[in-house]
Parts: sequence; C-alpha cells; structure tokens
Amino acid sequence: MFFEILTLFPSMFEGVLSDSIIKRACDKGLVSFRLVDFRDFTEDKHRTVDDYPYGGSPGMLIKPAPLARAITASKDRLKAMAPKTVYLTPQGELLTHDKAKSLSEEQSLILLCGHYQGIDQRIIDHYVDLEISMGDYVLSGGEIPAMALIDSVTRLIPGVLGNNDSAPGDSLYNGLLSPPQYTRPEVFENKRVPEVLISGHHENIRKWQKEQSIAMTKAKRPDLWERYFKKQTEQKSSEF
Ligand code: 4G0
Repeated sequence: MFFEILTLFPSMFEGVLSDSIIKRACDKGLVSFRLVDFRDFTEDKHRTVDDYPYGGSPGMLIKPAPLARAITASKDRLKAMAPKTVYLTPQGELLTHDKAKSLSEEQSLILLCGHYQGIDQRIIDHYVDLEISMGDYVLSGGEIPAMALIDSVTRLIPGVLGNNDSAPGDSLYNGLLSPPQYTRPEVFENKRVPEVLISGHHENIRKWQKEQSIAMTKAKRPDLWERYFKKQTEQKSSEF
C-alpha cells in the first residue's frame, strides 16, 4: 500500500510513521509513504492557502487552486497504482472495521488533510473519491484522523501483524466487543481472576468468553449488538 499524505503540517506524521507496527510494515516493504506539503503548490509570494468563505460564514477555508494542483500531481505520479483520494472530514462516512478492510485492499491512497472550516466544495466534488470521518467531533485538522486511518488500514494488510497481535482476535473484528482480559498475578488487590480462565478447560473458556462478549456488547454498545443479532438471524434463516 502506498499512502500519499497531503497536509500543511507534514512534521506531525514523523513520530507516528517511525514507530511500532507502521515502521515494521515499512521495513518489510508492505507499506510506503510520501508526505506532501500542499503549501508548496501555491504560486503567490505569501504562499496563501486559506481565504474567507463566500456567504459570510465565520472562519476560513482552504483555497481550491493549490489543492487541485497538489492532488493532480499526486494522481499523476501514482496513476499506475490507481489511487483513491480520501478526504478526512467530520462530514464523511464513519470509519469501521469493514471500511478499513476494504481500504486495505487498495494499491494506493491519497489522504487529504483539511484545516480551519474545511476546503472548497469544488475540490470535494471533482477530486475526492471518499469522505471519511473518525467520529462525531471536530478537530483542528485532518492529520490525526489520517494517522488513525493509516494505522487501522495498515494492521489489516496481510503480513503486517505477527501471530502475537493478530487482527482476527481484535475486538470488533467479528462485530462484538472483546471479553474481559486478565494477566498475572492470579490475585491482585484481593480480586481473583475468573476461575474458568485458570481451569485449562478450553471449551468452557471459549464459551465463557463468548457469553462475556455478548453481555458487554449488549450493555455498552446496543447499536453493535443489534447489528450483530440481525446478521446472525439472517445467516440462520438463509440456511433453510
Ligand atoms: C473538514 C476530520 C476538515 C471540515 C477533520 C474540519 C474532525 C475530523 C476539518 C472541517 C477535522 C473527523 C467542517 C470543521 C478538519 N476534524 N471527525 N478537522 N469542519 O474525522
């Protein structure tokens, strides 16, 4: 996977891209990155990237011309890798495991990080393939959402994760929350690890974990539970 990141703050990515799983994926040749400062695509003396919105709404917007030039240059360089242009915005579709999975099957992504009140709508209409949001809240820029997207997508690329941190075991992979987990010691501040987990009885452990997953999901994420339940009943009824 090739990620091309279009941002006004390329240095924000340095720590994240040179750490842990993403770094290992880079070293293995499974992902690569290029950071582009789209201020370099301005043509005025002051290198202006923002302007006032028509209609008099408060705040500033990213001007269309430098972005259009930057995106065109990226699309052109990556054309052999069929790039999809992704805009990180609170107005996008919420990122889910399924969406991250389908993005992980792309050859290349151009990630567009906006600032202020966002970007000119004509860029969204004519240059952007996909609008993605990390949640219903506003940040000062799209950089942190882009990092979250890169991390979640990279983990799903075959060969990135070792056996010690395998994606199929992840919470949400199967649509349920993870069951409660425990590590040593067996007694901590007078609280014991649930007996079944130290019984060595694998079938009982599996059954207990599934029950706990379901109980936790019902209690904490009724929205996920409803989706899971619907999918299960659909699968069962299609067996007849
Ligand atoms: C576009 C993404 C980008 C529009 C970006 C702000 C949150 C997210 C930005 C705006 C972001 C998210 C309309 C304020 C930059 N904040 N939830 N900030 N508006 O994924």
